[in-house]
Amino acid sequence: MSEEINWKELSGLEKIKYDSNYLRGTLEESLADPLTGAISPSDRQISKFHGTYLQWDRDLDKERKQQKLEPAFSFLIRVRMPGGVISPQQWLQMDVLSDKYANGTLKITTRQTFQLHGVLKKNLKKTIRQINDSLLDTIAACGDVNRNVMCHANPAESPLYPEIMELSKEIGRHLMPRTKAYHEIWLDEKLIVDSKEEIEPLYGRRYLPRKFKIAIIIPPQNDCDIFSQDLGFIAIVEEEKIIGYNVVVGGGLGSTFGNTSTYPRTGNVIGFCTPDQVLKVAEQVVLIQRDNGNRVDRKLARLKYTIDRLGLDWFKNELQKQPGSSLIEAKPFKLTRNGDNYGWKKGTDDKWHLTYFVEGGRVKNSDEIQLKSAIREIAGISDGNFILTGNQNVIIAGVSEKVKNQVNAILEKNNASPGNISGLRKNSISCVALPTCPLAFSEAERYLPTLITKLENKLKEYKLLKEEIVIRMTGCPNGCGRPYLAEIGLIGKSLGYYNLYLGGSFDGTRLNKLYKETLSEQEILEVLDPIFKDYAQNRQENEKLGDFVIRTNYVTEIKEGKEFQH
Ligand code: SRM
Ligand code: SF4
Repeated sequence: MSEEINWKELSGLEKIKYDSNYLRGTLEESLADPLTGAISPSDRQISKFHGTYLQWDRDLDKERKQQKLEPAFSFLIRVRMPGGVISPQQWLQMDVLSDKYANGTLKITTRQTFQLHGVLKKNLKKTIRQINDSLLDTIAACGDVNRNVMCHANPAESPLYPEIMELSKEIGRHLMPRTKAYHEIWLDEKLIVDSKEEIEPLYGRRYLPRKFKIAIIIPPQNDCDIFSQDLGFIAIVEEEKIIGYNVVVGGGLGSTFGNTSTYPRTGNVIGFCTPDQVLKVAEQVVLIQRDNGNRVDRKLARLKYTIDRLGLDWFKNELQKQPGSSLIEAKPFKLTRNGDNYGWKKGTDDKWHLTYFVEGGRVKNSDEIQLKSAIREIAGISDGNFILTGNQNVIIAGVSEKVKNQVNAILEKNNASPGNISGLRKNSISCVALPTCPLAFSEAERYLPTLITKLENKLKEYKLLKEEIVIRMTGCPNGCGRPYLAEIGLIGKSLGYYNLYLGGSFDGTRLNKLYKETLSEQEILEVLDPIFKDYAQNRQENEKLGDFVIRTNYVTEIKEGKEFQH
């Protein structure tokens, strides 16, 4: 009951969630308010659980202030898309909506889904409703609940792909909020609810202390960066069958400059479960976090801090106590990379799959390349589907030989053939950052391509152009582009300045370490140039850059999150 909770001790959001009547808040009133393009402060929090954030165009801040206008408010919409799978019809619908109500682009995120940016309040409901018309939705794409479950993306890499894909959907369904608020607010459905039924049996009235993220991979691929997830499942394959999953807990990357109690952390492998245990294990991990996560300080509320505060042994013990979630010793596994394998590949299903690089995950038409038009045309003839990857790329998946040839022709016609991309660019991720992200200190998506071109000039000189090097940039230390797991990480400090982190591993198992602080572009180029040269001349056979910089003492190895410092 409300009176028994000492709200003063808790983060303000706890009361907002509690009072929201299971995520209704005053969203309907806020949406109807014609005097502002925004919604009320508490509804800004509640709307996240429905998959939408209030933002504003930061490029226009100065001009709007001068004109004494409120910021140029609009909304981000994030779709729920477990494993990133989307049919051609759904792609076409998203494409139409992006032109009709958003900024004309589709953003592929680092968690395998689409975001629309720039949706005005008056169009928000229409857009969400039309997303639902195409049998997609935006429920729990954000907020203090389990988010989009990620899944290794490429059907051509393993015949067992359908099994983990199905599992990612099942986990997502199992951990979905049960409130009918979404259907009432966005779809005008007045659902009859049994008054005796508990509304949120899993989450309760205050939901989780913080966001929660899950992924599944099949080694050797680690394209979901399994060690960055609150909870990860690593498929263990014997005699071509998945015999079960190693369970990884306590990954998470967000941190704050100047707050040393926050840090990125790689998850711990704590044991092995059989396939029929997965849902139970996922549920129990969520419940342990629900009941023990920090509800006072949101900066310390993720599962990684719960585990570091109470101990990994405590955590394992809590899990073991629950019927059905007892784990046995983890099985050996080996990972090779956290990036995508590009190009056409034939699966054991005899279908063709093209993993296609999308710079910054932004599907758009530019003067040079008409990517958005090309994929629209491909969606019109595809006899397969599309799969968005955790590296912000797209797989044109499951097509016949005939369609494969048509796809190649369409890409060529639109000047979008895969072409010769450097090993650095292929392995790049940048978060959205400016102009839409309110938390960005610097550019990322709009700037990384230019910086890479400048770095490519250096790499060319040292004959490293084809070398696969993972580079990731974000506009702030929250880690949305998972920069802490890159061989070269760049994190925005202020406009035009970045911290440089080195020494992440190519397989995504090791955090990088701060090498130099607050660098301008010129300084980034000057600092990396001699390192590239040294690497070209002195690396051992097949040695990756992330390993080289540790062996040659540019940085020391980070063994666990708590050692990390900005
Ligand atoms: Fe993120 C907040 C974008 C993946 C850690 N993230 C945000 C917000 C919503 C800013 C805000 O709170 O107002 C950003 C919206 C920007 C915009 O204009 O679109 C944003 N995050 C993104 C996306 C779109 C980046 C991208 O370019 O792809 C990714 C959407 C994923 C999705 O589809 O669900 C995205 N965010 C991530 C990841 C990577 C991952 O999950 O694999 C992380 C690091 C992993 C983790 O969670 O630890 C991440 N985002 C954060 C954090 C820090 C959380 C923390 O524990 O401290 C914030 C800030 C917060 O939650 O307070 C944040
Ligand atoms: Fe915004 Fe920071 Fe996330 Fe980039 S890393 S999208 S700047 S919150």
